[in-house]
Amino acid sequence: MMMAALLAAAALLACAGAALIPEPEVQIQVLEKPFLCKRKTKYGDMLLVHFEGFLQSNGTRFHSTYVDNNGQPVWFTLGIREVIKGWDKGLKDMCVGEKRKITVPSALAYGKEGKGKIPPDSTLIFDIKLMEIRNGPRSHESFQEMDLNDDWKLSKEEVRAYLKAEFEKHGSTVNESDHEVLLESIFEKEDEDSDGYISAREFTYVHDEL
Ligand SMILES: *[C@@H]1O[C@H](CO)[C@@H](O)[C@H](O)[C@H]1NC(C)=O
Ligand SMILES: *[C@@H]1O[C@H](CO)[C@@H](O)[C@H](O)[C@H]1NC(C)=O
Ligand SMILES: [Ca+2]
Ligand SMILES: [Ca+2]
Repeated sequence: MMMAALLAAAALLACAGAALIPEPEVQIQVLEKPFLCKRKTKYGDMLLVHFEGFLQSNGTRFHSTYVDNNGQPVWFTLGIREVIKGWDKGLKDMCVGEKRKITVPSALAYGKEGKGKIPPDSTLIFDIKLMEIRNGPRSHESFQEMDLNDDWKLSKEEVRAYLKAEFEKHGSTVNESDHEVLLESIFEKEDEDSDGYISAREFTYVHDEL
């Protein structure tokens, strides 16, 4: 009887204990918000950011894009674990021009291992400024942009037109025969049911190699 009561009490305490141990969270502090905000970041978007990273323990700056990266901001895709979890969690719903200070516990950064100048179990502080947002390669917006006749599938003509525009946007000259080769290889990979179109489902499905 006594034993059963003790066990029940222990089980209760264990539950209470688990509930009391907080899930690691990113603390977000908005330092500056632009007056106009047309679009907010969401998973799958590509973000261009300037940032400085500090160790919380003693304030040492371990990286700064203003200094270390030839002063160049960096691109990454939000929400796909391209960066530490703390960034994926802490940079959602952000406007271009917005500045945030995020405090990232070690479990959502480099954990028990640490990395380079970052010792094991370090809480990190980042000052981040969002410079630009672009549609990620597999976003709904990219698909709509490519699907000129809104039939929810991409024909070769539509993908060809998109490729041409993209290359021209980046200042490359368009070599027709190279493009046809590229186009064929895209369809070979993406058009899984070989019906000559890339459907919305075929497009959105993330292949292993991407
Ligand atoms: C801060 O901590 C890091 C890692 O423990 C160490 O390498 C660095 O020398 C420290 N800097 C100062 C100014 O104490
Ligand atoms: C396009 O590229 C192909 C193969 O790379 C090359 O043989 C051809 O001369 C190029 N055409 C033009 C117009 O540059
Ligand atoms: Ca179409
Ligand atoms: Ca297809």
